Amino acid sequence: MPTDEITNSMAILRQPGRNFARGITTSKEDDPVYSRMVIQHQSYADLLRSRGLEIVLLEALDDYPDGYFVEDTAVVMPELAVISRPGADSRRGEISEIEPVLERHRPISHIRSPGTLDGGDVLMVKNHFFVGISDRTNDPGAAQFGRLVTNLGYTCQPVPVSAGLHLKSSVNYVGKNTFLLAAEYATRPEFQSFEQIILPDEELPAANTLFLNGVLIMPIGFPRTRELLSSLGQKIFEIDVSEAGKMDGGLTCMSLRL
Ligand code: CIR
Repeated sequence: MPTDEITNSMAILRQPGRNFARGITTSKEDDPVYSRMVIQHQSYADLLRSRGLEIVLLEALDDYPDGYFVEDTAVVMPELAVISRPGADSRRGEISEIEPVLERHRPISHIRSPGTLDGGDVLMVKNHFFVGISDRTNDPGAAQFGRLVTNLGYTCQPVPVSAGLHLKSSVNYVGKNTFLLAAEYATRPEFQSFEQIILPDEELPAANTLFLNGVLIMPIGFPRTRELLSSLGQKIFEIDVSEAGKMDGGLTCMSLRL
């Protein structure tokens, strides 16, 4: 049976490859820089380790430049790991690289064709899942996921993704019954029974803030969002993820937390 609060004790990360800049991106920023990416990824791993998580660091994948965004390849809960079926063709093969790793820790289920689902669209809040319907996650994928988790006692609902790559590009749970979300999601019926912190329009990338074991890890450089989040009274860590940002990813995307 699902519990109310989950404490994570392990994080699975994958080293970014030298090819990481060949991943999918819509960003118009400067070219991503590998040496910076490596340092930032290392700092991310160090921060998670300093929060008491065991880090499992997997090797970079030559064939999958986006492979270090491991979050998209699976959804992990205490009872089960659901291996996803990424919506982007170039990423689909990443799942066979993560399955043997997760098999050591959880029973496994799969999203099957015609379903597609990216882990970045799945937001778990206590015993409930919000599943973004996006360019990457389709209705059959969300429905399959819903059946798997409702069998375990969770509840699940789809949420249309109107902007950004994934649901968690714009909406995240930050503890204390509160969502951090872009203004366009604030009026959605799905999020009305929660407290809300609405992102300033000029700080939208800060939406991808990671709530982990009672602390908040946010991207550096978003002072207004930091100020708003500080009202929650949780410890806040800021970290530079500029290079992942140039590849449309962020803090939640670079780990699978168990
Ligand atoms: C992609 O387009 O698939 C990658 N370049 C970014 C994935 C980011 N993942 C995430 O938000 N969970």
